[in-house]
Amino acid sequence: MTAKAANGQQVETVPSVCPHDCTSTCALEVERIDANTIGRVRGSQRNYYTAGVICEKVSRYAQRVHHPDRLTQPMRRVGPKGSGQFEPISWNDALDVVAEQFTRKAQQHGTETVWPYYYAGTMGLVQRDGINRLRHAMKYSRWFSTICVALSDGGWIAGTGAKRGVDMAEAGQHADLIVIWGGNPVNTQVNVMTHAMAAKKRGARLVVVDPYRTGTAERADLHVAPRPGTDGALAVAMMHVLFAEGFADWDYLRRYTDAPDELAAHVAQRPPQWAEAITGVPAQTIIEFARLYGQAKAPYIRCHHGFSRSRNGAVNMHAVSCLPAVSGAWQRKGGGALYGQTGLYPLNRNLIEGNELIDKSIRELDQSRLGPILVGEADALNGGPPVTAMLVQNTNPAVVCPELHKVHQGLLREDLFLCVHEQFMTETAAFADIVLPATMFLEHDDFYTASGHTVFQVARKVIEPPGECRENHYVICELAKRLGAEHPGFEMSAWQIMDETLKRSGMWDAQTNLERGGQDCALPFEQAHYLDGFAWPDRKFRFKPDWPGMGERGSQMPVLPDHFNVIDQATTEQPYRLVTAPARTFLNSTFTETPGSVQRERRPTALIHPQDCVALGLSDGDRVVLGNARGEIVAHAKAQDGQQPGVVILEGIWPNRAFEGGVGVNSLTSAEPGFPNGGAVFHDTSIWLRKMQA
Ligand SMILES: Nc1nc2c(c(=O)[nH]1)N[C@H]1C(S)=C(S)[C@@H](COP(=O)(O)OP(=O)(O)OC[C@H]3O[C@@H](n4cnc5c(=O)[nH]c(N)nc54)[C@H](O)[C@@H]3O)O[C@H]1N2
Ligand SMILES: Nc1nc2c(c(=O)[nH]1)N[C@H]1C(S)=C(S)[C@@H](COP(=O)(O)OP(=O)(O)OC[C@H]3O[C@@H](n4cnc5c(=O)[nH]c(N)nc54)[C@H](O)[C@@H]3O)O[C@H]1N2
Ligand code: SF4
Ligand SMILES: [Mo]
Repeated sequence: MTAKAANGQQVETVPSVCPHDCTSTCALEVERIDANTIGRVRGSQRNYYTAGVICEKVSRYAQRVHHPDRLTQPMRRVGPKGSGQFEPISWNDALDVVAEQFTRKAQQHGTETVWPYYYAGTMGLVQRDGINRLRHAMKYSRWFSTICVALSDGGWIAGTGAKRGVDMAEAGQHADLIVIWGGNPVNTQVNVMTHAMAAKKRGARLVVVDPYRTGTAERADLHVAPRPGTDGALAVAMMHVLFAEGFADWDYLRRYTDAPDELAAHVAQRPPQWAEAITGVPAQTIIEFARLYGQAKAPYIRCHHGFSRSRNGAVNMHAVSCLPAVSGAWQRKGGGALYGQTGLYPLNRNLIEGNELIDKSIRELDQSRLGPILVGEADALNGGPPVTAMLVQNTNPAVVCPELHKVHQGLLREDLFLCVHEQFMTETAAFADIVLPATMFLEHDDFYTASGHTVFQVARKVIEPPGECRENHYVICELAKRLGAEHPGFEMSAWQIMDETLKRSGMWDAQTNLERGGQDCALPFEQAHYLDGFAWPDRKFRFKPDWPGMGERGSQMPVLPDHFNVIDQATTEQPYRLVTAPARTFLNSTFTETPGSVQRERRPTALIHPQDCVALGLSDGDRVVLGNARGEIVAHAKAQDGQQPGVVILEGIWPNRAFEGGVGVNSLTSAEPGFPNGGAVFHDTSIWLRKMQA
C-alpha cells in the first residue's frame, strides 16, 4: 500500500501490530521510508476495534525506534556493579560468558539457582515467552507471573470460569449504560473510549468508578470515587439495592447461578450506609448508581485492572462480576461485562514455551517478590538455593517491582550474575554484567493475542534493526546451543514457530493470517454471553467461589462477595492511601525515554485533596515527601478535588533518576502477595506526607 506523505511524495505503508503491554493490541499501518527507516504510525481500519485510532505515544514511534540512545552492541561491565561502565564485546563472546556463568552457577548450587526473568515489554508470543522453553529445558527456577493480572484474572475467573466476555464494540452499538470500573482508558487503552463514546452518542450513560478524577472520569455522567481497595463493598451495596428494589432477575438467577438465595440474604445485611462507611461514597450516590444500573436494559461493565491491585483485589473483581449475574444483563445484546478475552484463543503453546518439559518438582519463584528473593528471604526463596544467575528480557524490574530498595540491594550482590537483553540502557540494564541489544517489534516477526478484542494477529518485520540488535528468539536459541538444551523450537526461526503453532492449533497458517489482517476468534452471541452456561462443570456462575481451591490463603477469604478487610489501612503514622496510577504518555517504564512523553508528563507529581493541602500547608508546586516504613520519595504537590481526602495519586512509573534520592515510587509499594494466591498490590499503600522545607 502507499500513502501520500506531508511533502506530497508517495510513501509505502506496511501492516503491523502494536506489541505493547496494553489490552488494545492495535492493528497498525506503518510508513516505511526505506529499509531502515519508518515515518508515521497510524491505527488501521482493518481491525474493528482499533478502527483507525491509536494512542499518541505509539503514533510517534519513530522517536523510539530511531532514538539516539538505542543499544546497538553487546557490552560487558568494566566498572563496579551498577556503575553503568561498560565496554563493547562481540555477540559470540557475550553469549559464551552468559552460558559459562549459568553452567558454573548451576554446578555450584543446582539448576534452580538460575532464574530467567521476563515480562511483557513485547506481547509477541514467540519473543516474549520463548524464554520459558529455555527455562524448562534446563530445569531453571520456574516462573510465577504475578505483577499484572494474577489478582484480576483470579477474581474474574472465580465467578465466570473463563477469561472472556462480551465485546466492547457490541456494547458501543447496543448498551444503554457503560460502566468503566477501575481503569483509566483515556490513558491506558484509548480504544475503550472509542466504543464508549459511540454508545454515549446514541444516548447511553457513562459511569466511571475510580478513586480520582481521571481523564476518563471527566467524560462520565457519574463519577463514583471510592477509597482505594473498597470496591467489594460498593458492589455488594449495589446488589443490596438491586435485590431490595426489584431489579434482580430471579428467573435468570435460578437458572444460571449457584447460590442466589444465600447471596440475597447476605447482601440484605449490607445496605448503602454500611458501604458508605467503608468506601466513603455517600449512600445516596450508591443508590443512584445501583438504580441507573438496575433500570438500564443493557448495562455493560468494562472491568479494568486498577481496582484489583490491592491485597483484596480478587474479591473486589469477583464482587463486581456478580452484578450482571444478579441483574441478568448477560442475556441482552450489548449487556454483560468484559475484563479480558485472552481465554478465546485456542493456542497450543508447546513449541513456543516447551510446556511438555515442565518439571513440577522444580521450585517456583514469584515475579513480584524479586526484592525479597534477591536479598535471600527464606520464604521468598521457596525452599531452594539463592538466585545467583539471571537473564532478563522484556522488563525493567529495577523500576517496576515493589520493594525497590531490596531489588536494588539484591542487584548489587557480587555473587549475582546478571544478563539484560534490552533496547535501552534501562536502570535494570545498568546493573548488568552483560548487556545485549534487542530488536523492536518493527524489526522482527511475531504474533499476538488480544485481551481487549477478539482478533489474533500476525506481524512481519518492517525494517532492518540498527547496529547489532538481535531478537529475543535468537538469544534464547544461541544460549540453548551453548548450554546443551534440546527442543525443536530451538532449531526453528520465529516465523516457523508461528506457522507450525498455528497449524497445530487448528488456526489459519501464518501467511494466511497476515494476508487477511488477522483471524477473529469471537464466539457466537449465545456463548459470548454465557447463555449456554458459565465455564464450570455445573454451568453456573459462582457467587461462592472456590477460593480455597485457588490458593493457599483462600480459606481466609469471605465465602460470599464482601469487603475483605486486609488492605494496608491508613494509620495515625501513615494516614494517607497512595494509588500509583498509569501516566498517559508512558507505558509502564517504557516511553520514559521519548522526548514527546517526557515533555508532557513533566515531573513526578502527587495529586492531593485541597483540604489535605491546606492541612499540610502545601501549595501547588511545593516539594512533598511521601513515605512509609519502606522508604521515602519526593514529588511536587498539586491540589486536586474529585478524590476523597486522605487519597494521594502519583501517575507514572518514572525512572528512579527522576526523583531526588534516586529511588522511585516502588520503594513505597509492598511485595506482600494478594489473596488467595499472590499478585502485586501497587495501589494498596499507606503513607505519610510531609512538606519539604525549601
Ligand atoms: N499510557 C499507559 N497505558 C498503559 C499502561 C501505562 O502505564 N500507561 N500500562 C499498561 C498495562 S501493563 C496495563 S496492565 C494496563 C492497565 O490499565 P487499566 O486496566 O486501566 O488499569 P490500571 O492501570 O491498573 O488502573 C488504572 C486506574 O485504576 C484506578 N484504581 C486504583 N485503585 C483502585 C481501586 O481500588 N478501585 C477503583 N475503582 N479504581 C482504582 C486508578 O486510580 C487508575 O485510574 O494499561 C496498559 N496501558
Ligand atoms: N508503581 C507501579 N508499579 C507498577 C505498576 C503500577 O501501576 N504502579 N504496574 C505494573 C504492571 S501492570 C506491569 S505489567 C509492570 C510492567 O513493567 P515492565 O515489564 O518493566 O514494563 P514495560 O515498560 O512494558 O517493559 C519493559 C521493558 O521491555 C523492553 N522491551 C520491549 N520489547 C522488547 C523486546 O522485544 N526484547 C527485549 N529484550 N526487551 C524488550 C523495553 O525496552 C522496556 O524497558 O509494571 C508494574 N509496576
Ligand atoms: S493503545 Fe495500546 S495497543 Fe494501541 S497503539 Fe497504544 S499502546 Fe499500542
Ligand atoms: Mo500490566
